[in-house]
Amino acid sequence: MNEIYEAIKRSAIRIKEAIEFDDTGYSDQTNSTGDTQLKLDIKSDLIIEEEFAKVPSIKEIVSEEKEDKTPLHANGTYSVGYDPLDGSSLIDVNLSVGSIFGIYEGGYAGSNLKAAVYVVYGPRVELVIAQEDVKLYRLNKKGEFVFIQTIVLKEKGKLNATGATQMGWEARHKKMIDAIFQDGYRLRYSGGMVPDLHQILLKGGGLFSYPATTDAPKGKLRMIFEVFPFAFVYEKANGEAIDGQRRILDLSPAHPHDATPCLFGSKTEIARVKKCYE
Ligand code: FDP
Repeated sequence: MNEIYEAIKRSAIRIKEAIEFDDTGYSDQTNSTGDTQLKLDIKSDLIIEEEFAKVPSIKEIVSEEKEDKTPLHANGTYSVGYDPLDGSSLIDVNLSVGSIFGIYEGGYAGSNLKAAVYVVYGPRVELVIAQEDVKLYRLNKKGEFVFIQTIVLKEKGKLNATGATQMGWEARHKKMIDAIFQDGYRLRYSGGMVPDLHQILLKGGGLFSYPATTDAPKGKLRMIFEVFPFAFVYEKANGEAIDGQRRILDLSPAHPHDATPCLFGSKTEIARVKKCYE
């Protein structure tokens, strides 16, 4: 597992440099979800593939930017699902973006996740590794990721990050979100999943939701690359992640790019969601 973490660190340093200095414009290609890819999406994907190709324990990779799985080392143990540059539509306005990795053993089901890692490219570069617990590291001047702290969510938080277009929300979701705001929770939503979930983790708790909508009944966020890794992080940090009723890590996608509605939070907020969604 350590050699995978080291490959992610090398990738993160290279992607940070690309974000800072490369062309932030669009390419003429689309990914399998139909999004037009930024040149940076493509470059970040290539960087990660190159670094993972050096790691013998990785059997296979699957990226949000590619339609199919890519075999790497036949005798490898792990399969890595990753989103090389999540939230890349925020690059042109210079907001934080991230990379997300799920490390699976034996297929891309939530229950097969062995570890999850994400990188936040903000004013500083931070890396979070969830295995037995959740550890935060920060990139220093020498190009090393230095341990900062273990992340543990409180039982109840104060932040509410509400994704997806409100006019498409189900009535029960709107009712729940309205009630949470009535109780004094503050809105914190940048539109980048990585910094939005990172903020809730570091500020002690709250709720992030990307629900089903009338035009996207399965939501927008993809299980293998985005939702499972963060569900793993939240559970290991004393929080929970559900799709409304079911535990996220009990789900399995039928296709690599399948999405699911998702709600991540500390225990009090998730208990509240379950009650409202009954
Ligand atoms: P983006 O499309 O910019 O890559 O992964 C998709 C994502 O960003 C998430 O990072 C983010 O939480 C979500 O989409 C934002 O979607 P909305 O604009 O619908 O809120």
